[in-house]
Amino acid sequence: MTASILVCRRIFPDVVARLRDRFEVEANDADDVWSRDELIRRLQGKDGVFVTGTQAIDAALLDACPKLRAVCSLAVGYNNIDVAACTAHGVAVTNAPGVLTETTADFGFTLLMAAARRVSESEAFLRRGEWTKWSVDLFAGSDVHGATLGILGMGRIGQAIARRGAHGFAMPVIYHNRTPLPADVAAAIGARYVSREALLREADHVVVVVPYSAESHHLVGAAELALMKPTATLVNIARGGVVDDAALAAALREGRIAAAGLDVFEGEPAVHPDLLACRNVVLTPHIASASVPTRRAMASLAAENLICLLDPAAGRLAPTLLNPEALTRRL
Ligand code: 8YV
Repeated sequence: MTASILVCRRIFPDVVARLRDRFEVEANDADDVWSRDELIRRLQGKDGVFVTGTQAIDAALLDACPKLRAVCSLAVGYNNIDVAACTAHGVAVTNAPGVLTETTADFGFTLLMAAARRVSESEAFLRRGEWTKWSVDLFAGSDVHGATLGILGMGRIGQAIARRGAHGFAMPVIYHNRTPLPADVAAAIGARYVSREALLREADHVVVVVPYSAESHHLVGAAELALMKPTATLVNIARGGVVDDAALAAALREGRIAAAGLDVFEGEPAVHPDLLACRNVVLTPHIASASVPTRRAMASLAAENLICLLDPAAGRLAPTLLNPEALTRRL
């Protein structure tokens, strides 16, 4: 029997067409942001769902949608999905690692450079018509090349940022991660493992790339910001909630750190009003992976996962399955 799937947000029409070749598809072409109740209602009778990083999939939703067998996300981060609950319900979960690594690392560097070199605040000054003369210290910021790059979280994206820093900008790289890198990998990047405290003290530019979890909630808060250099910049491309946005806004306002670049926020799409009021922060609306080719690759990977999980004719394994044990639960 043909499986039935729900595509929660607008994606690329050719990717939807590929899914329609195999499945009964209900797609959110209007790109509405559905409430949880609406999502549960639309999931009735569905075998699979194509989600992004924002739809919460938890035990209560799974109880309310007993036919569901596959949750496939176009995001690499899956803190919105209770994978253990999915496994217990026999629901396979996939994410989209790999395809966004380089694009996201590019953007980490974009924010780092924009914050360090004061791009947003100088552009706003120019647009306001306040640029009347050159001055020796006009928007003078800090250097990126040769400065110490500190990376909190050394997964694929962290390593891709480290390579850019080390090989492109001659930056000494220090990092902190739950597990240190294998020695040969660290040596190839020239990255040195340090404690979180040492990283915050020594780095000129700190980039946060850890997944969100209860343990990483407010990993960078007031105490951590207090360890950083007054000339330092902080970049968060991980998840809102990993950095304490209120504490960061206070540190930026009081000049306890020089600048920040933020692509993710606690409670996004709302942004803490104190951050909006800070001139020395570059703010972007969660677009680190948003190049056209990469967003297409993310959507295609999620679709491929759905096809492998729900179309027996596909005859291949889902490429990025997070919980293979869920498959045997259903048998
Ligand atoms: C997504 C992301 O754009 O992949 C992730 O984890 O944060 C972004 O690349 C976003 O999550 C989509 O909702």
